[in-house]
Amino acid sequence: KKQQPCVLWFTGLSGAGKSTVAGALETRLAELGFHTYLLDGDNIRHGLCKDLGFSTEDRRENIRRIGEVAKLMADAGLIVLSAFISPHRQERQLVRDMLPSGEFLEVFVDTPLEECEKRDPKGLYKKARAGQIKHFTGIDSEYEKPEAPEIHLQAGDYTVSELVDQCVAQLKHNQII
Ligand code: GGZ
Repeated sequence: KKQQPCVLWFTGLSGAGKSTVAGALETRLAELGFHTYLLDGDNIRHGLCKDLGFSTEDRRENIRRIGEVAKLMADAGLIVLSAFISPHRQERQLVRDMLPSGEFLEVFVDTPLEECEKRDPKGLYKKARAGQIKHFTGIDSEYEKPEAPEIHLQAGDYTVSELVDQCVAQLKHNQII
């Protein structure tokens, strides 16, 4: 099936639903016959970036490497989905600038901190509040919201399947699929 390569760059807080929505979108795209690859913490932070932590410099290097990998995969013709907090505008812009215009689509998974903290699937917010994890995004490390994301998901207000529908609609609108 005909597709335009692109990088769908999911950004948002820990627990916002980035991996969940990106994973569900990947499944939907595969069912429709498109070629995709999902980059997330499981296959990157345990491998290519396992030497990196969560300081500002390490997060910057994490995002830079992921951007380079995503670019290679887009060169190979794939629709690449990446799901990392990527808290800084500057780094997201760096990745945007690596790619031909129109190939970088920023997807803001906009779930309020309150809601992420309530979900707390891994108990990390609780630990961060207790001071057991330092530099935790949203608690004692900043998250800079995207100013003009190509896709803005009000992730707390819809089901995963509805959020996937919104992404698919935008991909059609942008003539990616
Ligand atoms: C934020 C942290 C931290 C700190 C560990 N701050 O909910 P999770 O567990 O699975 O997602 C978070 C993940 C963030 O890694 P990223 O590579 O996406 O971050 S970045 O883009 O900023 O480089 C969380 C866990 O790692 N985690 N410590 N201090 N999240």
